[in-house]
Amino acid sequence: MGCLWTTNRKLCNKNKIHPALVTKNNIAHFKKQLKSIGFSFDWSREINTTDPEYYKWTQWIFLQLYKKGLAYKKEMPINWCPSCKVGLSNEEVVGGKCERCGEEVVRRVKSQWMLKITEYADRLIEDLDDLDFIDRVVTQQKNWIGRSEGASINFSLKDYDEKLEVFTTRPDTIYGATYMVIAPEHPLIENHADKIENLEEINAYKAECAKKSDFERTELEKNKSGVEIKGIKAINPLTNKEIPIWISDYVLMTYGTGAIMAVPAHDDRDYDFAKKFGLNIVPVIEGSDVSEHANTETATGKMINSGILDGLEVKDAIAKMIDYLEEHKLGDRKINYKLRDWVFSRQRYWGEPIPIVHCEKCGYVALPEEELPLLLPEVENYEPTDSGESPLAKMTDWVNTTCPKCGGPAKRETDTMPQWAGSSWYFLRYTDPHNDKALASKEALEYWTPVDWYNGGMEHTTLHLLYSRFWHKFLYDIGVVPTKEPYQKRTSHGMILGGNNEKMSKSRGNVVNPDDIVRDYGADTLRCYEMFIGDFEKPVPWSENGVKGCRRFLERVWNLQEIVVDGDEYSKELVTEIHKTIKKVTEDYANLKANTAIAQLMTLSNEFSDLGKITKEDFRTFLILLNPVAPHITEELWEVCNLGGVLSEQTWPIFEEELTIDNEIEIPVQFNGKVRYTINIERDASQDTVFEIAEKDELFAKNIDGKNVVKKIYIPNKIVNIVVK
Ligand code: ANZ
Ligand code: ZN
Repeated sequence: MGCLWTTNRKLCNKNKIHPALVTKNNIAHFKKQLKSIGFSFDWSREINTTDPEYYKWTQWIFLQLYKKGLAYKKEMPINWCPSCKVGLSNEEVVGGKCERCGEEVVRRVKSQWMLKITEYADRLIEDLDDLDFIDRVVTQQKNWIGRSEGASINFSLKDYDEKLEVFTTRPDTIYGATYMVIAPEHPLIENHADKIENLEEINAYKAECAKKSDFERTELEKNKSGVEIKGIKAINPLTNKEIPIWISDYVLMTYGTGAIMAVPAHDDRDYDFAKKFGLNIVPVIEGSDVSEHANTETATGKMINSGILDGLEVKDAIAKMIDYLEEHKLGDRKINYKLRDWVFSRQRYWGEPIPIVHCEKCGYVALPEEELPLLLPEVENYEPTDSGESPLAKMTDWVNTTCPKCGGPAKRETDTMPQWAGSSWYFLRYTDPHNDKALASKEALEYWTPVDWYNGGMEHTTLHLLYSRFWHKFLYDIGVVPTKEPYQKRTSHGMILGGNNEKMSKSRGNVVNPDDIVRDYGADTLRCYEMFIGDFEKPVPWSENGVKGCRRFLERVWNLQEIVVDGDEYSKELVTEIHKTIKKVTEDYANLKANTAIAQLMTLSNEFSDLGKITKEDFRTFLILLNPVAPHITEELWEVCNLGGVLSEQTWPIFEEELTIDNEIEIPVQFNGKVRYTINIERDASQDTVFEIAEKDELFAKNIDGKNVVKKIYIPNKIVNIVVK
């Protein structure tokens, strides 16, 4: 389900309709759509994340995070979308572009509320082991968190009593570190401006880099650029050699320490850079070429040119070097994460106000919990501003308040929360949607959580899933929820693409509106098609012909009412096929294979037509099995055929394993080892009966051909062999 805070943020910008109204209209439309398609939701549990009764608890959770030191405000270079005019979290930037509008993201320094999700990094990885998540979801979570084991190493600066700290996953390669690189934003430049001989050149380079996003700098830029810092040198602590320090944008300030030891013989990026600028390349692993981001798990080989490490395997060399570094106070074992703290502020009107005030004397002060919800004020102008200030900042009446601590003048926080805030815990609210004492009662949470099975799109794996696991773990830590994970099982559906095999989007003109399909073909056809269209996990293109095929199938089902006759037992001819169908459909539904379940129901409906006459019991079972796919027409057929009661209240049919096995089987008859013909027998028929059937066949006499039968062999249910001489 879409998130209510974001429902058409773009739309309200364009059409200048108040976001509250847009949201209300969207909910109404969305609900109508869901109902028309026949989803059975418990609407008494409907919740709305933009409703103050709901967001009171979102704000309450924020306050708990704040009280535990997990929410803090900081000047941060953030991702800024110039089109949405809003800051974005790393998770909201996809391929260097705004996840929402596709605009190129730029960097801006802003003071932001941050959530310390990094404090949960290890648990967010480790706890995946006990869950029933599909592999690609697990992999994405792990990659996003990006845990790297390695070391921090201090290189000293020549002639100064100062260190340059790097993070490396390959401390074993230190003898091959022939130069160092720092990120353009690294403080070394400012701190040593007076000693740098080519400061102008360096500042010009920095200015150039500032225009590029991290993504451009690391992923797109194939051609390495950089400038050597003249006037400062570093010392490799193992070779004791003087090495140059460069500034280059392939090193990011936001990862590790923003500085690296470059090992061009064994790291691709360093290699390209060294080749371009004519820097020393010293191999330190025998026979090992430059391997891309050579990492600890895959690198192998024997160390060479490496002093105390010579002759060791990479793995052992890493361990030995870390010990050595620690012993000589040159560095430490270190774990690094790609995961950054979560940028939690947004400079927009439509979002939960952050319940914090800023007092000149007391600093940031949390609003007392009794004052929640802190309502979003009514405004006329809710559009984002070009300056990047929240539109709330202009509402001085609202902004100016008193400090809850000292009673002095204070200002409210004008940033609001991101759309992910409310959606990080909504599944908890479903358990007890109207509770006004707590976000949900203990009893309800005990009974309902964790969510048994959560299905969601892959695009949410690094956003909603990660965020909600983090919040849930936090709520577990403070004793609010009874489980440490929110969802036991997580699956993900493939995307339905446009007919041209591309992602559906307005700009591509390949969007299919479900309302149109319901209008033209009916809700059951839409459901049947979506379930029949292909493998649940894989992307599939939309096909109008496929829709028509499903419509025809349902029409054939509709017409079956004409051949229904009385009878409370299955038609004799169909017993096996019906039991087989119950088995297959039951198992397929459970395994998210509705497509093959529907195929089986199509086969059975064809058998019904071929037979030309079916009992009420045949039809009952068939309709119950088809009901999840086509609830409307199956219920209608149930009624017009007088099958008794209401379909949706029937119990699921049961199959008997032995009845799913075909009773009549075909087996070959051999003469002297050669198959001459086949016969049909009852499964498990006696040997005498089988020989009788085999001998009755006219081909028997023909194959004896006047000779003598010396032996008759029967392998039950498999083969008859006649030996003649
Ligand atoms: C020396 C070395 C030798 C490295 C070698 C790799 C291979 P992951 O696995 O992604 O954590 N690095 C460290 N900080 C960086 C930064 N701020 N920007 C760009 N690169 C950075 O990668 C860790 C490796 O990435 C580190 O190990 C460092 O290069 C580089 F054969 O150090 B390595
Ligand atoms: Zn105060």
